[in-house]
Amino acid sequence: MGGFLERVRKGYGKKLVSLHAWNGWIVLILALTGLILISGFWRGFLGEGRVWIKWLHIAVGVASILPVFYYLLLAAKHWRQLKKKPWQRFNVLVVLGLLVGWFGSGVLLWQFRAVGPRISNIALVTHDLLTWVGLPYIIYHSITRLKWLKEPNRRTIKNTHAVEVLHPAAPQPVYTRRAFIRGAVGMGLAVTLGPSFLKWLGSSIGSMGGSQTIDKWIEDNANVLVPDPVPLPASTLPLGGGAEGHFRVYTVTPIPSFTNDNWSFTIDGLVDKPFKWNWEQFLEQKRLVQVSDFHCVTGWSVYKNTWEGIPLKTLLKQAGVKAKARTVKFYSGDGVYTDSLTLEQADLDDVMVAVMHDGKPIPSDLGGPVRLIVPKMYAYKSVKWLNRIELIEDDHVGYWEVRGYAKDAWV
Ligand SMILES: Nc1nc2c(c(=O)[nH]1)N[C@H]1C(S)=C(S)[C@@H](COP(=O)(O)O)O[C@H]1N2
Ligand SMILES: [Mo]
Repeated sequence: MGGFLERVRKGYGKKLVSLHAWNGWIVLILALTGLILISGFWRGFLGEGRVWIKWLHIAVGVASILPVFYYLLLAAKHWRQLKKKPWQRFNVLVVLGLLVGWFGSGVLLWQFRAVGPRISNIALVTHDLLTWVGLPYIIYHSITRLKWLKEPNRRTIKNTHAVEVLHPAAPQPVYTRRAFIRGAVGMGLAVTLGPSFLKWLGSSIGSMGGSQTIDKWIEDNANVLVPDPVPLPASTLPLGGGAEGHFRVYTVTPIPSFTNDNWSFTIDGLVDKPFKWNWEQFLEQKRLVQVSDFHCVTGWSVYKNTWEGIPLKTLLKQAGVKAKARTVKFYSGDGVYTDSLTLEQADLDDVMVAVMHDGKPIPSDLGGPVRLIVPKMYAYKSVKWLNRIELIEDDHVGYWEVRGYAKDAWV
């Protein structure tokens, strides 16, 4: 070990420089892939590519702890060197804190199944908070240091003797070029992703301060379907006392909107009595109320949702499933998204074709007028803008399952 440390410390200055460069690239890759992953715009656009980007983000994220360990071997000396530079010491602590925090919360998100929704939820909020504090900090850091390069007397890393011993006369082309590229890319990043970053920032801040966001979606509901469904007493309370947590609007298409003229609800395929209802006919059906939790694989959950709607099993009974049928296939009115359940899964009591959430019509952003709810499974099964159910004989692989999500969606 002693020999190893000695070797590590030998080219100390040069190592610190390349460590810094490596770390810069890692943070840049994580920032780009991370922003793509949370941006709604890229969600529909990338499709399968999104899953690859997710794996890249995870792999680079896991690797990001290596420079931290390596730095710790050099830390004592570096720390001494920064004795009279409290701001730079502060900077080192901030960067280490960010990297360790991102790493820890990232590992929990990656292992969402093992740790369960409660912990994933905390990890996601932490990961996001660190991002909206850390990313502006790091972009600022890159830009200011880029300016410092033009004033060589302000460069600290230069002061490390080893570099000067190794490259006595020449400036450090490695550091200069890399820092320049990183700074330029950083600025490009700020300009191109800035708007979606700010928008996301706004919504994260909004989602931390009470439940205004869902009211905003209700206010902005693009659907015009008359009459409004009249909530059952259990819904009006609402039974669950009001949902806890916040939905993130996920969609792979532009948000569709519906009116009485273009909305209908169909059950067909391998059934005895296929039907197609308009809105009024849909509202005539007997509804039930249930309270359940809603979990997304990306780490967020909404607890105690009071959903009102028609249990799927009731609809299937009404249509009369033929003996040959094995799979229930769900179609979204967005024309793109589908998913499926086996007949056995579809028989669970809490699988619901929902029209109301906490006593109010489901707004268009959240999949209204009618969406599927499968509480015991991750929410990619909960097809938004549901307008057709088809009974089929074959298996059907859903939208995200084609793109790499687990076929087994049990929470
Ligand atoms: N039509 C459609 N349904 C969908 C999706 C989608 O992109 N399109 N995303 C799924 C995923 S991954 C989740 S987590 C939930 C999100 O529901 P929300 O947007 O109401 O929060 O919807 C599911 N149903
Ligand atoms: Mo999801």
